[in-house]
Amino acid sequence: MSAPLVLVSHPLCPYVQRAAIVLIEKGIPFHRRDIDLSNKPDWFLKISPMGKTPLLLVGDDVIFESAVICEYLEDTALPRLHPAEALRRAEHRSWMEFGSVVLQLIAAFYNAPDESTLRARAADIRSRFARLDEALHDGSTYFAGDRFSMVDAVFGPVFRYFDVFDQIEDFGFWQGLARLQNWRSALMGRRSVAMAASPDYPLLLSAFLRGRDSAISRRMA
Ligand SMILES: N[C@@H](CCC(=O)N[C@@H](CS)C(=O)NCC(=O)O)C(=O)O
Repeated sequence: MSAPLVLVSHPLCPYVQRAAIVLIEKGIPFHRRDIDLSNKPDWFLKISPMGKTPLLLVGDDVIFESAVICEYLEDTALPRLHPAEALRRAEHRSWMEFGSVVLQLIAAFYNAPDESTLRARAADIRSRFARLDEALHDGSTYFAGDRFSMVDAVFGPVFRYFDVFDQIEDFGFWQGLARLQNWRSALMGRRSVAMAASPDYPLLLSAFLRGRDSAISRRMA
């Protein structure tokens, strides 16, 4: 891979972070180009069919959609982050999709307009977390044992939100889910996951949440 890679980014975007984690895990040099998603520049709109971050620029080529970016990186650079066996690989892709659903539930949670909706959406997240906990194995460091995988790259950015949510209140996301908590700690300690977001991410996320005009923003006021 000789072309210089550019990751078109937004500092709070979890989909950008998953692509960044994969780039870092594979030791691929890249640089980020942050854009303001509330005021998308013309050059971005021209090359981004969905108008969303991330984009990966590979020379003159543009790859959009984070899962596709991750698969492209998997096809072109080692170490492999997917299992070698087709059925296991399919299983991992399924759980990556599950991670995207959890990200949508997180957005629904922080945008909940009132207390009862907030509670209901916290319960939705909690039930997905319980399901995820069942998919983990005792003693595993990462999703599928001791080797970091693509599923780990997806859930690092998911769990990062909760560093801030947990400071606002104990919404009961984690209670009784020991495997999930261990996995979360392992991911947050992983270098690639730490490097995928800037050190001021908690401050940026807090400011973003405060500005939502939602049940969460009123809690933080
Ligand atoms: N399915 C997309 C989702 C990307 C996405 O939702 N990006 C958000 C930022 S985290 C975005 O660009 N939103 C701007 C918009 O929708 O206008 C992916 O996996 O890349």
